[in-house]
Amino acid sequence: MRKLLLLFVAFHVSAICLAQVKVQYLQTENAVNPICIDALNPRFSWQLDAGDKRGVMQTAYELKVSSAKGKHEAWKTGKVSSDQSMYIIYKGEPLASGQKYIWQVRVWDNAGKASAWSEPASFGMGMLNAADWKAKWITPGFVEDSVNRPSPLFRKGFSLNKKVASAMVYITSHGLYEAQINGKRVGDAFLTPGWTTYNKRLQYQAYDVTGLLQPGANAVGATLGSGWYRGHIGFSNQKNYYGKDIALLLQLEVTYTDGSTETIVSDESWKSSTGPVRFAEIYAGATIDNRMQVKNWSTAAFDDKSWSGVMVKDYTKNTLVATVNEPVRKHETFKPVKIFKTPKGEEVIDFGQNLVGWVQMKVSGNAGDTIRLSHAEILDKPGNFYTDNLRAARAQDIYVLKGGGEETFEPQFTWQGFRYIKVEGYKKDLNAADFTAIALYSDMKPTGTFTSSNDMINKLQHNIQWGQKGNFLDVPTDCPQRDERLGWTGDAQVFSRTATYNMNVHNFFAKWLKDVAADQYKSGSVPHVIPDVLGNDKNESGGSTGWADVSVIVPWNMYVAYGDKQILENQYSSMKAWVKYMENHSKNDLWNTGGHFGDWLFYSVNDDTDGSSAITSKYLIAQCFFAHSTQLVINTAKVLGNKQDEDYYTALLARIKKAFVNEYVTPNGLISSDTQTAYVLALEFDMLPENLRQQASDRLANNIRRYGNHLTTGFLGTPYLCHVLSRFNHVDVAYRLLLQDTYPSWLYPVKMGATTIWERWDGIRPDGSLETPTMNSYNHYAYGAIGDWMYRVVAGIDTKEEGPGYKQIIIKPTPGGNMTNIEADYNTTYGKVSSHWKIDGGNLLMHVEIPANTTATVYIPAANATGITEKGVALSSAPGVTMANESATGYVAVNVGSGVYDFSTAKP
Ligand code: RAM
Repeated sequence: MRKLLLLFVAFHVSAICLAQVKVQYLQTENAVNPICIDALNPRFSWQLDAGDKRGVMQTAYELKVSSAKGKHEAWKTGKVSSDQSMYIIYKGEPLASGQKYIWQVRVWDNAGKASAWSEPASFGMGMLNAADWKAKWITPGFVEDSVNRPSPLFRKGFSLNKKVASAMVYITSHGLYEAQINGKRVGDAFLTPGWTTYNKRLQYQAYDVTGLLQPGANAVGATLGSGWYRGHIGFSNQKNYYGKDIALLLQLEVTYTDGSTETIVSDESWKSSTGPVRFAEIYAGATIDNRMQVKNWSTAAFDDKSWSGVMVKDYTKNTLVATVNEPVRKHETFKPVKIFKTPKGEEVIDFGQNLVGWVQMKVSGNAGDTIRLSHAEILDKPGNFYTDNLRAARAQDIYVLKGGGEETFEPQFTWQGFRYIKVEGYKKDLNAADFTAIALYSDMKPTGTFTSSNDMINKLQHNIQWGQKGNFLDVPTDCPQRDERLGWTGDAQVFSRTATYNMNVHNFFAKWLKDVAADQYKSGSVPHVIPDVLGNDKNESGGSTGWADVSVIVPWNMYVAYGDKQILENQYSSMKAWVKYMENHSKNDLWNTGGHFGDWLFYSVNDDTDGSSAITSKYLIAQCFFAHSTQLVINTAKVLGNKQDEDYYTALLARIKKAFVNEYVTPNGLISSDTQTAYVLALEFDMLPENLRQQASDRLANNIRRYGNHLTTGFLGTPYLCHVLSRFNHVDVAYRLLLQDTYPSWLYPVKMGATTIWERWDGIRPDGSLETPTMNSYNHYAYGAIGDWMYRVVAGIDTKEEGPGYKQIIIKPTPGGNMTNIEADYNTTYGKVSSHWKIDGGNLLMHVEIPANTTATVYIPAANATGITEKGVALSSAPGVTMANESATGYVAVNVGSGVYDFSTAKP
C-alpha cells in the first residue's frame, strides 16, 4: 500500500515537473560561462523554455551567486516579483580578482508555478587592478632584423611540485600573440589580443590551461607578430602606428589541490629567439621557413642555453581590460572546386567562395623549395588571376620546405580575403586533397536564417552572411583584402542592424563602441575609422555625415536589438558629443560645412550628358543625419530618464527640421536634390511636414520607375530605400527593386556569380570588364544592409521600441513580388522567433513562433478577421489570441504570448 502511494506521489510530482517551465541558456555579460570578465557588477540573463505552451510569462525570479572556492554565498536576491529575465545587475558583495563564481536561478510563471533551480552557470573574474599583474612586459633580448622583423619566440621552464587543481593563464601583447604550454597550443583563438584603441584600451585574454600542465617539469612559450600594432596599416604605407616594439605580458596562475597557489609570469628570467615565421604582416602575408622550426621549443625538455635573454619594459598596465567580445576562431573549411591553368599559364585553385582566412597546404619536397600562395577574389575578363584591386597588399604567403617528408603549412599573424589562390613553385601536380581554405572570423553565434522561394534572393542572403563573416574580424571592417581592412564607421553603421539578425553581435559591437568613444576627438568629431589610424586631435580625420553618426546609430541599434540599456548609458556622452559637434558647426541650425563622403558610390555615369548621375547634395544629407542623430539622442534621453536633455534635443530637432525645409524643400515638396537618396533620407528621418510626405514618396517611386525600376542610391540611401517604399504604400516598387537583376541592383552581382556583397554595384560590368582597381572590393558588406528589410519587412520580424530586445515582438509579414514562401527564424535574446509565410493555393499560411516571457503583436494580411483561422479554429476562439488595439492598413492585428501559431487567411 505504501509503495503504491509513493508511486502515485512520484507520478504526480513528475507530471508537475513536466508542466513546469524550465530555465535555460544562462548568460553572464551576454556570454555562456565566461571565464574572464572585469565588470564589477556583471549582468545575468536567462531564457525560459515552456515548450509550445501559450502565453507563458515569468512573474518572479530568485537568483543566487556563490564563490566556487569555499561555496560561500556572494549574493542572494530572494524572490523578486518581476518579468525581467535579461541583464539582472549583480548587487552582492564585491567580486574578487581571479575568482570563479557559480550562479543559479529559478523562476515563477504566470500560472504561479515555480521552476526547478537551473543548472549552475559560472563566471570568472579577471584582473580587476593593475597591481594584480605580477607579470612584466618583455621584448626580445637580441637585436631584431629590422627589415623582416621575424616573429620572436619566448620561453620559460618551470616546475610544479604538487597536484594541480586548476590553472589559468592571462595573456596580452603589443602586436599579436600565440602561446603554447608543453608543446600544445593554448586555446583556439587567433589574431589575439584583437584590435582596440591600443594606447587607451588593450584587451587581455584568459585561458583555462589545467589540462596542459603536468606534474614536475613544464614549459610555457609564446610567439608574437607585428599585427595592427606595428605592421603596415592604412593606405599611406604607415608602420609602427602604436609603437615599434612588440612585447608580451603573460601570467600563469596555478592552484594546487591543497589550495595553495603558484604564479609564473613573464619577466627577466625568460629566454628569446626566433623561429620559422620569418616575416608576417596583415596585408602582405607570412613567410614561413620550416628549416628554422625549433623542435619542442615550448617543452620542458628543450635546452634554451643558446637563446638570448629578454628585456623588461615598463609599458603601462593601466590600459588593460578583459576581453568583451568573442575571439576570432576558425570556422568553415573549403576544398578546391576547381584546379586549372589560366590563359597566362598561372596555376590557380578556386575554392568556390570568397572568404576570409587562409589556406592550409600539405606538401613534400626538398629542403629550400619555396612555394608562394597568392590570393585573389576574382579572375579578370580573360580569366587570369587578378590582384590589381588589392592595391599595396601583397596578399601572399611564402613557404620554405625543410624536406624529408610531408609538411603542413598555415600562415600566422595574417589573413587574406580570397576565393582563388595562385600556386607558384609547387613541383608536382596540384592535388585538391592538399589544399584547404579555412574561414576565420569573430566567433559570434549565428542567430538568423532567411530563406525564400526565390533562389536568387537566397543567394543574396548567402552573400550578405558571407560579407558579415568576412568583415567581422574583431572589428567591423570595410573590406578584408586590400591595404585597408579598417573599421570604417559609415559601413559599420549602415550594416549594423542587418548584422544583428544574422549573428549575435551584441558583445562584438559593445567592445567596438568603447573604441568609438575612446577615439572620438576632443571636438566631438568621430574618426572615419575605428580604431583610428588616420588622424588625431590636432589633425582630425573624421566628422563625415553618415560616418560619424555611427557613434549614435550603432548604440541605438544595439539597444533596440538586444534591449541592453547599459550600452546607451556607456555611450551617452559620446553620442551627445557628436550631436554637439554638429550643433557647434551649424549656423541658424543648418549644418552645411565640413568635408563629407556623401552618398558614397551612388549611381553615376561618365560623360553624363542627360544628367542621370544621382548626385545628392552632401549638405542636404548632413542636415538629415543631424536630425536623425538628434532624434536618437532624444530617444536615448527618454530611456535613461533624462528629461532635461530630452527637452533640449526635442527643441533642437524641431529647429533642424525647419531649417531643412527652408533650405532644401519647395512649397510643393520638391527636394532640391531630386534623387532617390534625398527623398529616402527626408522620409526615413521624418524631415518633411506630414502633408508633404506621401507626395514625396510618390516622387521617389516615380524616380525609380524613370530609371527602369533601378535604384541609384549609394551607401547612405540604400539601407533605408525599401523601408521608405514599404512604409509609404509602395511595396510593389520595393519588391521590383529587390528582384531587379540588371545593374544597378542587389541581384546583379548575384547574377554575375558573386558569393559576397560587392563594394560597387558594378564591380564587374555587364561586359565582363572591371571597375577601377583603386577601389573595387568584392567583399564589402554595406549594400548588404537590404538584409534588414528582408528580415524586418518581408518576413516581418521586428521588436517594439518600447519593448526592445524582442521583449515585445512585432510579426508583420509583407507578401509581394513573386514570393510564394518565406521562412525567417531568429534567435533573439529571449529565444526563437519564427515568421514563415506561404502562398498555398488561394490561402496565405503564416507560421509564427514566439518565445516564453515575451508578447507579440501579429499582423495578418487580411481585410478583416472573418475568414482567418488559427490551427483550423476561427480567430475569435483561438486560445491565447486576442484582438490588438494596433492597426495597419491591409492587416488584422492580434496579440499573442509565447507559443506556436498557424494562421490561415485568404491570399491577399
Ligand atoms: C573606402 C572604404 C569604405 C568607405 C570609405 C569612404 O576606402 O572602403 O567603404 O567607407 O572609403
